[in-house]
This record gives sequence, C-alpha cells and structure tokens, in this order.
Amino acid sequence: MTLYQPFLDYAIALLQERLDLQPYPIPAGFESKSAIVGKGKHQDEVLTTSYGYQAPKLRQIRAAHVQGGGALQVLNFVIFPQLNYDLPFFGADLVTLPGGHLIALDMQPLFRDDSDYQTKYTQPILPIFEAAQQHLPWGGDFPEEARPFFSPAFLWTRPQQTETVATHVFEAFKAYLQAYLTFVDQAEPITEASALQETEQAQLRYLRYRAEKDPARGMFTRFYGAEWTEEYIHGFLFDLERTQVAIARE
Ligand code: DBV
Repeated sequence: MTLYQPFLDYAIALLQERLDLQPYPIPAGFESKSAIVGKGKHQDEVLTTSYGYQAPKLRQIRAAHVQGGGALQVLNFVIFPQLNYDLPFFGADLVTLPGGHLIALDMQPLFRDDSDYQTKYTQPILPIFEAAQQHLPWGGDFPEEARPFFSPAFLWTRPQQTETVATHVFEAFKAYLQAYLTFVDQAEPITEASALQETEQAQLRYLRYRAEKDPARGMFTRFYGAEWTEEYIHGFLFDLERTQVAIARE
C-alpha cells in the first residue's frame, strides 16, 4: 500500500456514496502509464494511473496517481464543477519527492476577492482549516501568481514526517472533501446570463493557468516524453477547452 492509496480509496468510496457517480472518459493510453527510471541499483518503475468520474453538478472529477517508490508519490485530485454552478474547485496536490512532502489542499475559488463568495464557500470551512493548521503549519514559499486561485482556507504545508501525512493530512483531506460534497448538495444552477458568463470565464482562467504552469510537466516529460505529457495535460488533466461545450460558447 503506497502513501496516497488510502486517500484515493477514501475519495472514490465517499463520492460513490454521496453522488450519482458515472465514469468520465479517459483517453486511450492514459489510464495507466509506466516507465523504468534511474540507473543500475537505483532503477525504479514509475507508474501513473488515472481516474475519471462525473456527477450531475460536477463536469469532471479526476485523479492522477504517481507511484515510483518511497521517494516519489503523488496524488493530484481535482473536481471541476459544471459551468452553470458557482461551486469552487476541489483541489488536492499531495506530493512526496526526495526533498520531502508538499501538501496543497483547498476549495479553490472562482472569485477570490468577492466577500459574498467567501462567506458562502470559505467561512464554513475555516473551522476545519484552523483545526488542521494546529498540526500542519503554513508551508512557506509559494508562487505569488498562484495566489488568486486559492482561498483563505488554503492548507499549504510541508510535513517533515510521513506519519503526519498518513494521519493529520489524511484527516484534513477527508474533512475538506466531506465539506465540499455538502456544498455540492446545496448548489443551485445559475441561470442569469452575466453570472453564467463570469463563471465560465473564471473556470477558463483557472484551467489555463493550471495547464500552463503544471508543476508536474517537468517530471512527466522526463518519465514519459513531451508528446505524452502535453496530451495528458490538455487532453485529460485540464481538458475544459477541448470539450464541445466550451468551444461552442466561446
Ligand atoms: N501538480 C499538478 C498535477 C500534478 C502535480 C496535475 C499529476 O497540478 C504534481 C501531477 N505538484 C506536483 C509536483 C510538484 C508539485 C508542486 C510533482 C513538485 C514540482 C517540483 O518540485 O519539481 C500546488 N504544487 C506544487 C507547488 C505548488 C503546487 C504551489 C510548488 C511548485 C512551485 O513552486 O511552483 N496546485 C498546485 C498549484 C496550483 C494548484 C501551483 C495552482 C492553481 O492547484
């Protein structure tokens, strides 16, 4: 059992319990990809597996799970709402590299500085955030340009101990995901034209930023080559612009 497998298993089980969950297509060649990296005694298989689901209010729920031995484990898990809901994105970037653990967990806002939006989608999770921060202090250096895409309840931390990831990070992950699904239950579709347009623009802003700045691009390119990596990023991980609905509306 690798470090983030319990996170993935928990998430899928909870989604199945709380949503009318359907599969989301994963392009051929991306369900599972493996490469042998390193030399001599240090050779390791790096296996990347992908998971895709959808639900009535959620356009795409997807995960990428990278398993490459004790010093290389990643679970990147994102939920993209349908374009006619003001729901935040659920974003989890759980990363273990030779340099240590790096954890990003948030309900990433469509409208960072809108106080009504914060009241609706940040305030309710502040108690969870504050409880988690007791064990998971702020992780320090963080790209300034990424700031607009995170809420005031952004959990950003670099645990020293693997045990901390398996316990406190896992607890926070569960609590954020449960709270997110409560937001999903409560969400009502947007019908007003200008609000729909703003929501779609905010989704595209987020998506373009993440596809362009994907911090995993270098890693994936080294393992699987540039062609596979670009197609994985634009054709699966951040695929909104490839979908019919977005193109038709632009
Ligand atoms: N990050 C992804 C995807 C990954 C992934 C799809 C499938 O968005 C992994 C894999 N994240 C990943 C890896 C690293 C990071 C780092 C492998 C380490 C990169 C390295 O050190 O070589 C949050 N993730 C990071 C960093 C941040 C995030 C801030 C530090 C890197 C840096 O300083 O740029 N999540 C990430 C992010 C957004 C987000 C930037 C922006 C909206 O949601």
